[in-house]
Order: sequence, then structure tokens, then C-alpha cells
Amino acid sequence: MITLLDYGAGNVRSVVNAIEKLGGKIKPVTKPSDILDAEKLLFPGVGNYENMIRILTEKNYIAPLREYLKADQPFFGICLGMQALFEGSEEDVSGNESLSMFKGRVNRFKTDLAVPHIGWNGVNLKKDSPVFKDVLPDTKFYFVHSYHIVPEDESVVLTTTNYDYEFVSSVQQGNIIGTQFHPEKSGNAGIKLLENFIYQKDLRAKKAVDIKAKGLSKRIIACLDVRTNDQGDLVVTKGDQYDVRDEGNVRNLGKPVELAKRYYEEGADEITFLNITGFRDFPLKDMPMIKVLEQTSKNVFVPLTIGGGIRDYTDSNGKTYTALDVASRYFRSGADKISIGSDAVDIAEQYLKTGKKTGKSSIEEISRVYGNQAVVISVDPKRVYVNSPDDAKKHHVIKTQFPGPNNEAYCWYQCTVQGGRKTRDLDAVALAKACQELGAGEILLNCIDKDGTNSGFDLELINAVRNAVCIPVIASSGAGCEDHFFQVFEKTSAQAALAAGIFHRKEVPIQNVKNYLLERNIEVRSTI
Ligand code: 1PR
Repeated sequence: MITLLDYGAGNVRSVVNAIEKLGGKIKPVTKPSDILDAEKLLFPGVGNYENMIRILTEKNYIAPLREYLKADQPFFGICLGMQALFEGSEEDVSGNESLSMFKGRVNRFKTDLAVPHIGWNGVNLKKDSPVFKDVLPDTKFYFVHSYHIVPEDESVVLTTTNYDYEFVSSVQQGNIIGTQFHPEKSGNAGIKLLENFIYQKDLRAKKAVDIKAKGLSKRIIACLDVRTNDQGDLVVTKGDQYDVRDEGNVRNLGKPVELAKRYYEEGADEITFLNITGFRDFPLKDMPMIKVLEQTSKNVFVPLTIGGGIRDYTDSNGKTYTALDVASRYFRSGADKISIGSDAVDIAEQYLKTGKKTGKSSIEEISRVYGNQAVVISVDPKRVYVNSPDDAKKHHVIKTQFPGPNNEAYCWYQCTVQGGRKTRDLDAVALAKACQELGAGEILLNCIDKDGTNSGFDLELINAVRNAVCIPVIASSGAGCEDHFFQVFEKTSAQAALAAGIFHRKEVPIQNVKNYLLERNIEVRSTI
């Protein structure tokens, strides 16, 4: 019996699914005394530190948690659930009192590398802990965070991880364990860790060790564009430059839940669902997408992103739902990140016009509650060719190696909304920068000209956006063979590459992409 401390901010469904898959039973904490009654306590924390401490305080959980920890009862804190063990965080401007079990604080990454630190990274093991029993030394785990702990007492360090510098990625003292990474999102290795926590009788580490690991991987993401076809079935489809119809019919490349499971088993590092007609309908009415997430998260233990239709909405009865309501529903259904497309363009335009943050946009509200790392901006740009930068003075113009139809030597990338149906007077670089300032944590960078063409990623676009922001960029659109992934990682600093068509049509297995990259010394997570 595992007692689960869910304070209501974030995706705990994956943790629950993982425990249940392992044969464990979950008892949720509903009142302070449940904490003291726990045999083993699991505390997954996602989102914003200040928000977490505020809720723990309001619910009167701080005192019983301290008592439980002081008694050295089995405890597993994940991400914020581990950070809460320390004395406070830079993320908490109000300076609330934390659990203060361990001396030390939580600081923001100080690095020129992309923050949040998102992706699969190795852990250098410092203690021979039963929690790591049968977990291979060169395993990678999934991280997603902008802050890391800085313990004062080195003896609590269980693992460290390298991201520009070495930071502490997990701690253990007696039966109290905390990881910065997410075991519930770390595939088989993470599930093994949770299994050890559940079933090992004695969790205490026996001796010190010093096992070194490799660094952060480039991520390979499988993307599923989902919509209802003319027969009313929810299908995975794929467009040619966003046109998903073939001889008038919506292409049907499979069922979302089945395909997602297949990609997980084949080694995808993340899975993204895009509800491509979400801009038309209210997504909370579109229950199939919620079911897709719920069912997928039962068997898929890597991060799940969902996009399409995330915006404020007023229904026919005049009831208003905020984008935060929509996102919350998706997080509760198993999503780890939400992706905003059309609404981000409106928000950025408004922000660039007024120069003011309203605090009320979907980007700001969702990142405030769930953290920046949970907010992805999906950009759908098209090339606009010009003869000279003077022809598009307002925009970020680049000199292109691929001149336009009339031999134009320059281009800029025009943002579109509603799946490329409407264009706006805003360029992709300006959009990405504005969204980063408003609190977005990652950019999913599509390119309509390249999408579905199998001709390779638009490296010029990726470099332009990547050089303008410090949040991670996912390169998307155009992958046609293994070498295109190598090119994108060799010639740009994109942190991840996403593909759809080649995976759906089984033209290139995910593992072939990874092998190809490994042979060329690009760090990726190997799943064999
Ligand atoms: O605007 O917030 O409702 O979100 C709608 C979302 O749906 C956006 O993320 C937008 O990119 C996406 N979308 C809308 N229409 C289409 C379409 O194809 N007709 N799909 C669409 C965009 C982009 C990728 C694609 C990759 C890789 N698809 O997911 O699958 O580019 O493709 P490839 O490897 O086959 O080249 P909102």
C-alpha cells in the first residue's frame, strides 16, 4: 500500500498508473493524519514551488510531513516533492517555510545552456542504494526543471547529473529518498526504481560508490496529428504541408492510443498529440482526446504533450472556461505538457503591441500554476521570400541558401493560425521571443513549407529561432531519413527533433534513427 500525496497541481496520473502496473495499491492523502498513517509515502511534485508550499500549508500537511520524515519512514519525493525537503527555493519569492528536513536550498540553474533543463540525462551514482538495484549504470532518466537543490550536507547526495555543471539530482538519507528526475516518465528504468521503492524491505544505502554516467541526450519525439475523419472516427492523420486530405478523404494512419504505445515500445523519448482541429471545437467537449490521454498514460511512461484548442472559451450557455481549465483537465488526464498554437500568436501580438504583460494570458496563467516546463508553444510558420531585408523591415529576415521562386535571396517566416489557414503579420522569431518572455518553456518549431515533404528540417529557421531564445527548441517538419536527424543536431543546437510521417508509414524505425545518431557520436537514449 502506497500513500500518495497529491496536492492537485500536475500530472500524478502517470505515477498512479506506474504503481498500479507494478501491483501496488494507492491510498490518496485526503487529510493530515493520512500522512502519519502511511507505510510508504510517495510525493510527486510538479509545477511551481511557491504554489506547492502554499497548498501544503493551507491543507495543514507541513507538520505531519515533518513528523513522518523525522521518524525515518519510507518516503519518495519526486521533483518538487524532493525540493520540498530543503529549506526554501529561489522560486518562492514569498520565502515560505518549507519542510526543512535537509539543510540547503533550491536555486535556479545558472548556465548559458537552455533552461528548463528538459530531457533524458544520466546520473552519477554516489551510494549503493537498493533503490538503484538492477538499474543499469548507463541508464538515463527524464528531467524537466529550471531549479535544482544545493544540499549543504554532502552525505545526503545519492546521484549527481551534469548539465553545464554537476548538480545534485537525487538524495537519500535512511529511508528518505528524493529524485529531481521523474521515474514515472523514465521508461523501464524509472519503473524499476519505483518497483524497488515499493518492494525492497530495507531501502537504506549500504556503502559509497562512484559510478559515472553520460550526459544529456538529444530527444526523438513521435508526433500524432489527431482529428475526427468524415466517418466520425478519431484517427491519426498526416498532412502534406498541412493538407491532410487525400482524394478528398482525411488520411487515416492509425489509432492514437495504439500508435502511441507502439512508439513508446520502439524507443520514442516523448510523444506529442496534436488535436489539429481543436481550434474549431471546445476541447473539453472533445472527450475522445481526454480518453486518449487517459488510456495512453496507462502503458506509456515517457512524457506526453497535448496541443490543439488550448485557449479561453465561452460555451453556448455563456459559461466561460479559461485556457487554464482546459490545460488542468489535460494534466489530470495524463499530459505532462500542453502545447499552444493559435492562441500564442494572438497573445504575442497583443504583448508586442502594448509592451505589457497582463498576467492573464493562457501562457502566463498555465506556467504560473504548472511551471514553464509544462507550456510548449507550437509555431506554424511559412516562408515569405523577399529580395532584400528592406522589403520586410519589421521582421527577422534571413539570407537563405534556398532562394525563392523568383530567385529572391531572403526570406522571413510568417506565423499562421488555425493550422496554417490564416497568416499574421508576425514572424516566428518574434513570436518565440515574446512567448519566452511570457513564461513558455519550450518551442515546437514546425515549418509548413517542409511539413510532410521528407526533404529534411528547415535548418535556417531552426537556427534563427534557437539563436533568439534560451528555452529548448524542438525541430519539426520534414524528416525523411536518419541523416536528417543527424543534420539537425550537427548544424543547429535544437534539443529535440520531432517526426510524424516517416514513423507512421514505418519508413524509418525510431531505433534506426538512434543507432545512426549514436554511430556519429550524438548522445541519445538507447532503449535496447
Ligand atoms: O492552434 O492551439 O489549436 O493548435 C493546433 C495544433 O495543431 C498546432 O500545434 C498545429 O501545429 C497543429 N496543426 C494544425 N493543423 C495541422 C495540419 O497538419 N493540418 N499539424 C497541424 C501540424 C505539425 C507536426 C507534424 C510535424 C512532422 N503538424 O505535428 O506532424 O511537422 O511532420 P513530418 O515529420 O511528417 O514532416 P491550436
